Amino acid sequence: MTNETNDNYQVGGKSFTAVAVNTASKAGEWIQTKSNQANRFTSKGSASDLVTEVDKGAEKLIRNLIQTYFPTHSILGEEGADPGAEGAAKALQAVKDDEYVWIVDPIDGTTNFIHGFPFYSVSIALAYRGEVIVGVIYDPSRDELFVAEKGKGAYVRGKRVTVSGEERLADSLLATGFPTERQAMLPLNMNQLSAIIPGARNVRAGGSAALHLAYVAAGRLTGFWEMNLNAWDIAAGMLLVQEAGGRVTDLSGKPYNLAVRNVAATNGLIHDELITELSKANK
Ligand code: 2AM
Ligand code: CA
Repeated sequence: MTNETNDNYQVGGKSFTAVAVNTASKAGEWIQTKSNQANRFTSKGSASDLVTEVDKGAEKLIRNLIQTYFPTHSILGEEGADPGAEGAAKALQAVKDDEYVWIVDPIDGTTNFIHGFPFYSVSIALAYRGEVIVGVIYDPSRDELFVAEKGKGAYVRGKRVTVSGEERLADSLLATGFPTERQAMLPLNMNQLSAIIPGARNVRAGGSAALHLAYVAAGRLTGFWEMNLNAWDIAAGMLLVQEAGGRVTDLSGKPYNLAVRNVAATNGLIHDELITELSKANK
């Protein structure tokens, strides 16, 4: 993505995607150097909703870098928002009329990071008038960078990727995640698992929504669904999946927008079947 229409904002003529890539990889490298301090966490909201000093430091680093290149752009970040669905809605509302909004999750998979389970990522997306045009996810544990530009495809380590070819849930490897709002969500979560597991090849719950979406794009997972996510968990991965030829909707099958919290992302081929099976669980 070049930003010819906007070059009065640029420092050194960097494209949006180049800034997203450099920022995500820099933040990821910094996070890895802190992995031995990860258990110095604080709790925000509930016992399983952990936030480390590293999350805050990484978001600051990311904000500083983006603002250096694009000082007029807005930034919507996990650590800048109040906790919970209401906080996320308020943060989204505050930037909804802004032209360029960077959507940042400094560590997606904070719980994994704290435990040293190497499945977490940095997620950075750029939306132009509400539409995601760049999505970058960096996995520092594997040094894997996933990059998508609107209309230009999805890439892993610089190689173009496409979604997988399974046509039925029975042949599909799926992933999901469990919302932190346990009390309210647990019964529905259990119903969904009961509805999906018997008919699928198997289900994983790795603990980073962004990385699961990147894996759908790369054809490593057939599909992914999760409830109660925020824009910063989904936005970059959503574009990766779409640009890899997949489909992303809410759990009722409506098209994705930045306010969607209950998300399904698949290779496209199994999408309707997944939505249908999940809707049985919701009854
Ligand atoms: P996080 O690590 O950035 O918080 C795991 O199932 C997924 O849920 C992760 O992407 C995780 O993102 C996200 N998650 C964890 N706690 C959450 C919360 N309270 N609200 C929304 N998403 C959450
Ligand atoms: Ca997150």
